[in-house]
Amino acid sequence: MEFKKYLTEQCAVVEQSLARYMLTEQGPLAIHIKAMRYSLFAGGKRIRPILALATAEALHAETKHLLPVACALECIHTYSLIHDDLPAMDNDDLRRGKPTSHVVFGEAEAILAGDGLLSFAFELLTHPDVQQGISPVNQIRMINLIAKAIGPEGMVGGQSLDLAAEGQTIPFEHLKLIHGCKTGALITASVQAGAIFGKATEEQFAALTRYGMQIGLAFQIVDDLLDVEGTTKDLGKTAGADVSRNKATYPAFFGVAETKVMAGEAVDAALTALEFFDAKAEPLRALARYIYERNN
Ligand code: GRG
Repeated sequence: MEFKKYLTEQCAVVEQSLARYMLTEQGPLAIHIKAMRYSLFAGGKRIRPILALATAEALHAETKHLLPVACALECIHTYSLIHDDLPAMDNDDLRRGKPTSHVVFGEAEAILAGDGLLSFAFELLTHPDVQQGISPVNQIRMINLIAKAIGPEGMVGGQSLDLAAEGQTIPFEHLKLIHGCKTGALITASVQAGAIFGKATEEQFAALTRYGMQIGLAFQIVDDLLDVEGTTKDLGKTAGADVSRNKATYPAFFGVAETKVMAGEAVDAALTALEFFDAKAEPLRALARYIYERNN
């Protein structure tokens, strides 16, 4: 399999689906919808939706009716980025290579654009198209799992812990908790959503969950490394932001060389979790390697 081609094709599928399912800029809500669309269509690697689709594929499932769910995951991720960039949080003015939402639309509308995307995600998760590919019981299980991953015990909780830890000396265990909640939970949930949609057995679900957790960890470790070694141009966001905010990161704890080894170990563990899957899981394997090798 030519992975680069696969990634380009899957990215195009996600872009087309987002264009299909997202609200269009018209009527009295035009400004609000414009703000949501501005961040949603600003680029981005679309890793979370692609992971959900690739997981369902690994289970030999037809993914057409999973597309609204894939779009929902990207809406949720985009909301988190908009809010993370706000002056009250990281106060960043560059994201996905463009001025951040609050710079363009003002702080109040940026908050609402994030809120709008989060709420709209639940419209997509319950879209009639999804119901054609999943039983009601499994659909509720999938939505419950996503809600949990992005709420107080997941992404939002992780962000709260992250903000509270700024400028503090924290133990490594606490950094692991922050990363697991802030970044790992939504990545793992994206894999699990694909697994539920693909009717994974209990054993397969457990293996895919292990895979999701390990690539989530690798993703955040690499993100920490890119903050040190990447450029603002490649990243599309301000490089060196963690260092200048004195944030606890993997390189701050272990140095760059050791951190790279740890990212590689997480990817290896992710690949081991897939050992009983056949060739249909090749995109998932390649995605794990891509997360390690990416430069943005
Ligand atoms: C504000 C509720 C709330 C949560 C914020 C996701 C997050 C939590 C903060 C983003 C800060 C950050 C840079 C985290 C590191 C990992 C991460 C989520 C990076 C950005 O994701 P990518 O690389 O971005 O998938 P693209 O733009 O490619 O979609």
